[in-house]
Amino acid sequence: MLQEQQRRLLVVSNRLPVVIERQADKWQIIPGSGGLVTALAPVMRQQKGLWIGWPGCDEEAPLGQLLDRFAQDNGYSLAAVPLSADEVERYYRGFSNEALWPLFHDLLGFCRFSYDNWQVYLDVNRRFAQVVTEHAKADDLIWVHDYQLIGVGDQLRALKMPQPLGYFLHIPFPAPDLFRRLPWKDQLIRSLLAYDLLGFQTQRDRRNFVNTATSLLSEVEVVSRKRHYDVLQFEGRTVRVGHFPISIDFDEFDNGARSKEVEDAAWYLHENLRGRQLMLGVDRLDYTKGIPERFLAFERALEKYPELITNISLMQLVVPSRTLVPDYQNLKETLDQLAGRINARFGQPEWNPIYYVYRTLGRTQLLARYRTSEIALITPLRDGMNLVAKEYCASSVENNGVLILSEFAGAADQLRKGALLVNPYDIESTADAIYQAYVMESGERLRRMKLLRNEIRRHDVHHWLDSFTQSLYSS
Ligand code: ADQ
Repeated sequence: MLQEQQRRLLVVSNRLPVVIERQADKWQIIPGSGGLVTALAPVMRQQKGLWIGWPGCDEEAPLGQLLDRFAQDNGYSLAAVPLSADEVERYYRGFSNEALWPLFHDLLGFCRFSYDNWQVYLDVNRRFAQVVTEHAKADDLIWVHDYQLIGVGDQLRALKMPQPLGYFLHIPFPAPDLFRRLPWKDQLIRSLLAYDLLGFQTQRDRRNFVNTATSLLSEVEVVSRKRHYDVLQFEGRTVRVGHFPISIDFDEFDNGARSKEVEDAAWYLHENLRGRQLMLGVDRLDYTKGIPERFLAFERALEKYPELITNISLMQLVVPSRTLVPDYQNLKETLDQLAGRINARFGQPEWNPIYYVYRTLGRTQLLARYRTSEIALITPLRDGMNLVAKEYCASSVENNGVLILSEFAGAADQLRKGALLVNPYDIESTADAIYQAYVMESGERLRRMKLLRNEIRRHDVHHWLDSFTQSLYSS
C-alpha cells in the first residue's frame, strides 16, 4: 500500500504517455495503452501527479490546449519537452538506440559510438532536467525512466534539486567488461550515481551495475549488501541499488482473456486449425528478440521430429518498430526470407509451418492468440524483462499453455520453475524444447502453468510500483 500519499509523483520518461494525432481536421490527445501507463495512471490520478516527456508529435499541434484537455479528462498533468527533428535523430535514434541499446543488450557488433550524438544526448538530458525544475514542487518524488534519460539526475543535482531522485532501467545492465567499451563510461556511471535510488529489473543487472561502478570509480564504496538492495557511498552521498522486476496487471489479462469476445475469437482461431497445435511468438521488431534464431529452431524441429509436420504451426506476430533504421530494415528482410524459405520447404496445400504477421494487433485478437496457443516460444537473445511471457501466462486461463522462455530474458529469473528455459543461440536444444512442449501431457502442463500464474499474480505491476515508490519514499 502507498503511504505518504500527499507527496506528488513526478514521472520523467522519453515519451509522454499519450498519442497526439490529427483526425479529419481535429487534433486528438489519446492516453497511451502500454503497461507502464496502466500501472502508473491510478497513482498519478490519486496524487494529481505530473508526467514529463517528449510529446512525439510535429510542431503544428496546439500542444498547450491538448495537454490542458488531457489534465481535465485524466486527473493528472503532462508537461512537454519539445525536441527538434535533429535532436530526435541524434539523442534518440543515434545515441540511445545505436549506442546504449545494443551495448546494454550485449550486442557490441550493432554499436555505433559518435561523439556528436553523445553531446546531443547530454544537451537533451539537460533540457529534460530544466523542464523538471520549472515544474517540480518542494516535496515531489522524482522518478526518471530508462536509458534515454540517464543524465537527468546528474543535471538535477547540478541545479541543486533537493527532492529524492529515483531511476528505473527497463533494459538490462551489462557486465563490467562490456560496459568499459563505452567511450564515455565514467561519465555515465557518475550520472547514475547521482540518483538516490536505482532500480534494475534483475539481481544480475543490479550486480553488474555495482561491479561496474566499483571497478571504474575508486571513490565508490559498498557500505552494505542487503537482500533487497545494496547501499553505496559516493561523494558523501548514499545511493541505494535494488532490483524491482516489472510486471503486468495480472487481473486485467486474466479477466480480459475470459471475456466473451476473446473466447469467441479464440474458438474461431482454433476451428481453423483443425486440431493442430499453435505455437506463438509476439515481439516488437528488434534484433534483440532472437526471431531469426527462433525460425531456425522451428525449422530444425521439423527436420528432427517429422511428426510435427502438419501438426503444429508457429504464429509469429511482429509489431513494426524503428522502421527507418537500416539495422531494423535488414532484420525485416531476413525474416521475410526465412519465413518464405521454411514455408516453401515444408509447407503443404492444407498447412503452413509459419504464419508471420507484421502489424500491431488489437487487444481482443492478441488475447485470443495468447489464450488459445498451446505453446509460447519467447526466445530473446537478451531482454530486460519481457512482458509478453507474463501476458501469455496471465491469459492462459485454461492452464494448458507451455512457456518456452529464453534464459536471457529478465523474466526467466521469476519464471524458471514453470517454463522450459532455453539458450536461444542453441538451435538444437531449442528444437528439442519445442518437441518436449508439443508432447507434454496435460497434467504436466497444468502443474507448470499454475506455478507460472501464481508467481505473476503475486508479483504483478502494482506490486512493482508499490515496492519502488515505497523505497523512494524512504530515501
Ligand atoms: P519491449 O522491448 O517493448 O519493452 P516487452 O516487455 O515484451 O518488450 O513489451 C512488448 C509489449 O508490446 C507487450 O506489452 C506486448 O503485448 C505488446 N505487443 C507486442 N507485439 C504485439 C502485437 N503484434 N500486437 C499488439 N501488441 C503487441 C522494454 C524492455 C523489456 C521490458 C519492458 C518493460 O525491452 O525487456 O519488459 O520495456 O520494462
